[in-house]
Amino acid sequence: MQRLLKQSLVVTASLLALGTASLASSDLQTIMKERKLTEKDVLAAAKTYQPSGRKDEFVVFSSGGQSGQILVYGVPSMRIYKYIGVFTPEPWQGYGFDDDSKKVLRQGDIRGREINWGDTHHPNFSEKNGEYVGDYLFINDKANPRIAVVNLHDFETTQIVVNPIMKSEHGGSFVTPNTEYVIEASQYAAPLDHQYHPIEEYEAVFRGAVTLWKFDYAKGKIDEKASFSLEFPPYMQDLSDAGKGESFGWAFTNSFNSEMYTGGIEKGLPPFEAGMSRNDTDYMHVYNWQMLEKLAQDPKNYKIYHGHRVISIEAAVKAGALFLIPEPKSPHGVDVSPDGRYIVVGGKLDTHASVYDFRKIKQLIDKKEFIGADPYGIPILDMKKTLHGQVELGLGPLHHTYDAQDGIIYTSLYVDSQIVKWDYKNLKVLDRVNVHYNIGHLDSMEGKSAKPKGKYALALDKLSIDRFNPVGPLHPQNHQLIDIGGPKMELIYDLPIPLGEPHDVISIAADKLKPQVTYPMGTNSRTGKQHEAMTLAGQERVERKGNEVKIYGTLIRSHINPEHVTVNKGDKVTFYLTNLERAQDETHGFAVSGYNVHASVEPGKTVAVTFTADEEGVFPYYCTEFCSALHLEMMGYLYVKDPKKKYESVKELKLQKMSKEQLESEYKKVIATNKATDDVIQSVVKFLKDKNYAKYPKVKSLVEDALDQYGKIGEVKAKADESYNKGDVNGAILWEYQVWQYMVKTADVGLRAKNNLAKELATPMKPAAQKGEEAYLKGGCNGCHVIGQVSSGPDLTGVLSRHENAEKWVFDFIKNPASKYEEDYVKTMINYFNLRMPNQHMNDQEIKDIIEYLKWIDENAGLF
Ligand code: K7E
Ligand code: CUA
Repeated sequence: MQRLLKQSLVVTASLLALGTASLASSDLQTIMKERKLTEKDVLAAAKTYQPSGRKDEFVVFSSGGQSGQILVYGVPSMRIYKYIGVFTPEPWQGYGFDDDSKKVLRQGDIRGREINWGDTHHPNFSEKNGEYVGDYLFINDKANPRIAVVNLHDFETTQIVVNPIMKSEHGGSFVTPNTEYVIEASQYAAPLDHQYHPIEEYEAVFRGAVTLWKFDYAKGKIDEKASFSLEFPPYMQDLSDAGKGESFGWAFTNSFNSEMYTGGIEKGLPPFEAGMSRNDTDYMHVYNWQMLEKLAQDPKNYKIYHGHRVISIEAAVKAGALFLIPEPKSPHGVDVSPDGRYIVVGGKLDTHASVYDFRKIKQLIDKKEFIGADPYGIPILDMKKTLHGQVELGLGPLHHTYDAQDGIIYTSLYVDSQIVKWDYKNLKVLDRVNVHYNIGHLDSMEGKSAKPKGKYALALDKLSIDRFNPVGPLHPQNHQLIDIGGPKMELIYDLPIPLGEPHDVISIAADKLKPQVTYPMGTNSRTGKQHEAMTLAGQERVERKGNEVKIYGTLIRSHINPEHVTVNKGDKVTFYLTNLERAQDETHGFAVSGYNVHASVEPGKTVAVTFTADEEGVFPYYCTEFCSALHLEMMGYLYVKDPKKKYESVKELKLQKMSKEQLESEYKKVIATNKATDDVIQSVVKFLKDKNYAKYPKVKSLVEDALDQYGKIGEVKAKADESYNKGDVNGAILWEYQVWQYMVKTADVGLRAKNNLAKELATPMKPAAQKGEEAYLKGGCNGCHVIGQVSSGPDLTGVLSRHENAEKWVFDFIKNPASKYEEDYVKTMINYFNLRMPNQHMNDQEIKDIIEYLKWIDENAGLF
């Protein structure tokens, strides 16, 4: 394979060498001209491009909007790594197609109805002291009020909780500084009793609320029983944020319908949008969750709705746990500063951002100084007396994110399509950058935590208009990367988002994420515990009880055990599958034709898929991940027969069979192949041992995996010999082929180990040698010369010691090969390979570099 690849590269390289224009394409200036790139473009590319194998500094989790999923991508490269299935089935991960993940997805059913999508808006990490911890991620569903928990140790969704009282939400999922609670605030007010009420009862019965979901960190689960809510007036609550630092214990929620306008366009009344934006101000809700936590212990403070405690407005007001502050009309984002002192609110319909000072808020609360109360009796604080100040930013300020530098904040302007950088302490605008159309949220690295990292910002543009190749009337969204490291913000990258409207993203330093690479054997990834049906090698079996059939199977390169399963029509069939691999990235998939089941079985995982075999016939099942060279052969058959039917067996077709002599000769052939393959393996093993492979952890784990495969040979070989001794040559041949399969797998991983080790051991290449290798590859030399091997030309290892005055000899020969065609040595070579060394028209410098490269090869001769 590698050889083939190399050769096709050589062909391409030589073709390129024919056209001089293309040859020059490796020159930066020429490429810039050809691709019409400015110096600024090239700089932007240099800031974002990651050479193959290089990893990103930050990892971003983006809501997937209407897709109900989460996207994961890297910064600064903007490469997409994963979609995580959350509220929506996701077949690659088997999410919603295997039993264990279905259980999670079905936790999200609402009042008995299956819900298979979500409108995800705000992802948030678990926190300690307000700083991000890469253990868990929470995300909300605006359409069907729910919160999901994603475990960042394997990037899988492990829990969905349904809000028991809301019909709509938006202010989730915001996390308190030590992940005590996940905050979920409602959006469109509705009756909490889930009964019918006409709109005339809006003020009396319709309510908003905030739910405080208690998070059990050790279990990684929301504890529904320990969670509670606080009733809010029907003001249409919006985004929320938890206080931290000096505002610890408090939380803040915006709203946009303090008018309590109820619309009625169909009755000739002005629509919602007009009536809801009539007042100059709406209300920010300020509440103390530590006090509420105590109130929730005493039944006189709450009412039970659907088994859930809802603290009344009255009880919260009485305890001094709930207040309102006017804020500019129809605001959107509310974001607490890293130190917790300031709360910044975006005006949306106002051109200002308002900076509230928590110290001032707290003083007024302590002095009980209010300007009145709303119709529900909630005390109102004076807006002017709580403000630190307001800054005119532009049209449509929406969301905010903080910088690593103290006092610096970035705000998105929806209407102006800009990001504004400003100083919220000194109330000064510092810089602005145009983004593409209609930015919603924005995020700087860890910018909503107590320790923002700065460096980059992301603009989440709602429209991409003409930015990308057209893909139909539904356009992708556009995430733009902005370099905020210097005094001027610079836009450096556009990433089309092909999956719903991702309202918000959250970013984390990559080294804070420590996901596992494989699972402990037999793990149920959705519970984190050992799966009750874990099956180890040798324990494979089929159990039947009445019309329930349970198959306990295993997966390993490259077979599914068992390979034949027969059931009766109507049986309930469950396949339990354990992936016995221990090697990184050796995932197997499992699908059965026509039964709508699929599982992704990563190394160590156990999953179950259940279906009713209601259709008679023969159904292939197979592995859906290209896991090894024999992946296509990783299959089996499910036979479904009707127990009421009598099946007549079809007459056997008489095909010509192999003669005894033919069988014997095939047997000998496979024995010889196995011997030759084993020799290769032994030489690799010797190389690895001689070079002390065990000192290099990465190499060591590869070697262990290879030896695992090799260890399986003994048993199979014994079966082959036993068959042969019984006179079953055909059986012996098949078992020998299985021996060969294990050898191939051993060699596959063994060679990977060898290459890895060689890389560890090789002496570093000097720049000249590096250039030499480049010239060597570009010139297509590797088409005939494979280092370490004789191929269509001689091996170049040692060429510098094969000739007298070798450097000069090699130089002259490359410069003008024809001058040496008559030399005895060269003549012999030409005859042997039936090829002449061609003139590659290298310049003197290139030839000198190639000689440096050949020297490096000789230094490392033992490694090829
Ligand atoms: Cu502004 Cu749901 Cu936070 Cu959309 S949200 S932008
Ligand atoms: Cu396992 Cu393909």
